[in-house]
Amino acid sequence: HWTYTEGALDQVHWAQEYEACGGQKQSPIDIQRRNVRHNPHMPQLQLSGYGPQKGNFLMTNNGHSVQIHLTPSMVITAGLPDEYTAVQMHLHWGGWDLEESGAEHTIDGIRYMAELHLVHYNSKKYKSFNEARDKSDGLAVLAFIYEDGHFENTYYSDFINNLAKVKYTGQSMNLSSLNVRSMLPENLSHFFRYQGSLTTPPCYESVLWTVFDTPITLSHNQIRKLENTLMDMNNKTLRNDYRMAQPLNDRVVESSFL
Ligand code: 5L3
Ligand code: ZN
Repeated sequence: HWTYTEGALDQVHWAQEYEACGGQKQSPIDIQRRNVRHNPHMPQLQLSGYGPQKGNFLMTNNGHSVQIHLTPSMVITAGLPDEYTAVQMHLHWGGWDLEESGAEHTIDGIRYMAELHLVHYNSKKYKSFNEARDKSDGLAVLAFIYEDGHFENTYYSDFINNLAKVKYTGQSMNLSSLNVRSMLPENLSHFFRYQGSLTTPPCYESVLWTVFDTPITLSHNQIRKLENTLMDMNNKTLRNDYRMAQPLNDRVVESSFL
C-alpha cells in the first residue's frame, strides 16, 4: 500500500503504482503570488449548513490522516461552477525530527504548519463521491493553512483532545457535535483557485482547488498533539503526511484578491 516516504521525499514511486500520479495537473503546488492572475469577477463562496450541528460525525485514523465524515447538509451553494456537497475533512501536518511544517500547498515557498482539506463532490452532476472522484469536474476541495499561534483555538479542542481515541490506524470514534464554520477563518474572501488533483493516490485530476490565504491559528501545544498522537499502518508516528509541490506546467493560478 502507498506510504509517505519518511520526510515526504518526493513520492515518485506513487506513479509506478497509480498512473494518474504522474499526470500534468497534479497537486499540491507552490503558489507564487507574483504569478497568480487576479480575477476581479471571482465570485465569493457561499457555504450552507457548516454551522453548529448535532449528530454523529465519524472521526477515523485511515493510516494517512485523520478524517471526519461530513453530512450531505453541508453544501457549497455558490461561487463554483456547480453545487458541491461535503464528504469528509482531513488534515496534513509535519513532524519533529524533520523540518517541522507539513502543509501541502506552499505560498512563495513557505510551508505552513499544517493544512485542512474539506472534500466535496459535484452533486449537481454526479450521484456520489465515488462516481465523481475520477471526473475532471467531479470534486472541489477547500484548503486552509494553519500557523502556530499563541492561544489555544478552542474551536479545535474537541477534535484535538479526541485524537488519542483514534491513535491506531483503523480506529474510529463519533464526535457528537461539529461546527466546521467555527474551525475556519472568519474571512473567506481571499483565496487562490486552480485545477488540480487528489494529493494522494489515486491522484485523480478531478479537483477544483480553492486555497485560502488567511491562516487558521492553533496553539503550539495543539499542533504538537496533532503531530505526535496518531500512528500509521506500520505503527510509526503518523507525521509528515504531505506531498511535495508538483509542477504547475501550463496551468494558471487565479486569485480573488489583489
Ligand atoms: C480516499 O476518501 C482516504 C472521501 C473518500 O472516499 C477515500 C477514503 O475513504 C479515505 O479514507 C483514504 O486515503 O481517502 S480518497 O482517495 O478518495 N481521498 C480523498 C481525499 C484521497 C485523499 C484526499 O485527497 S486530498 O486531495 O483532499 N488530500
Ligand atoms: Zn488532503
